[in-house]
Amino acid sequence: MKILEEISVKLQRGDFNAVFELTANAIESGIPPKEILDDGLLAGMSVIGEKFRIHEIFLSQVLLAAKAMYAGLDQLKPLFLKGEMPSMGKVVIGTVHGDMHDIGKNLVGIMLKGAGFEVIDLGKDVPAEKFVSTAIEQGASIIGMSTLLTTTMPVMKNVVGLLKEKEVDGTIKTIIGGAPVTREFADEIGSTSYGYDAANAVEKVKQLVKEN
Ligand code: B1M
Repeated sequence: MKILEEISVKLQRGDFNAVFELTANAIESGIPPKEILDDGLLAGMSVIGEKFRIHEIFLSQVLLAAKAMYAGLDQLKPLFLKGEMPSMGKVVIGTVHGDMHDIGKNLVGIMLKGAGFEVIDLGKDVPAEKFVSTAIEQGASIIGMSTLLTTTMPVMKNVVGLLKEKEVDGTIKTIIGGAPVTREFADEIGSTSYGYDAANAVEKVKQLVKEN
């Protein structure tokens, strides 16, 4: 089996040590870092994303795979010159104000990073103003919001409204998700997109970046 394919397979198994060693070997044998990233680590992570989407694996397996991915990624980072780490785009994410649930949001962040996005995670209980000011300051083109409480869903509408008010809704798009959130709610509040799970969120964010 070729070394990059082996990295992908071991990552899918969550074999942290094997991914660490194989990535080191790949670097030593002169394989370009971008190739190791795309055809080894990201290839494995994208299989994990799809398997999670179709409920073939559990959350714990996604987290193990993500840990294995970082074992490889951390070795590649210094090899990309400063500012040249390939990025698919910048995404600001957070759980909205009043809501402390962050497991789903963290999962979305992990999967986005795994897919090559630069993720600015504002954590939980994030006010609408914070989402918008961070996206503007950091030059992010997407804001991803999560909530698990029906009572905090209106905060998502506030963010969409604030983007309009500041006239940046043309350049900064939104994606929302979380157990009580639906496609219909996203349409109702004018969110650009909606993701029903973490893997779907990654697909939707990829589409949004393409459309930009
Ligand atoms: Co709370 N809780 N909780 N809770 N909690 C729920 C959500 C609840 C449904 C339980 C219930 O009553 N059956 C209920 C909400 C009812 C409602 O509003 N409809 C509830 C409640 C009421 C509360 C409290 C108010 C309880 C209380 O204090 N009386 C309180 C709220 C505090 C607050 O936030 N202000 C509370 C507290 C907590 C804990 C702190 C104990 C803990 C959270 C720990 C943490 O997150 N660090 C907790 C937990 C764990 C849950 C349940 C059991 C599990 C949630 C979870 O993590 N699921 C939950 C019941 C349930 O869902 N069965 C419940 C796993 C996670 C992977 O799924 O977050 O849905 P989820 O994410 C999914 C998708 O939704 C999607 O992708 C993920 C999977 O791929 N997704 C996105 C999520 N964000 C996305 C963003 C996207 C796209 C997709 O784009 C950006």
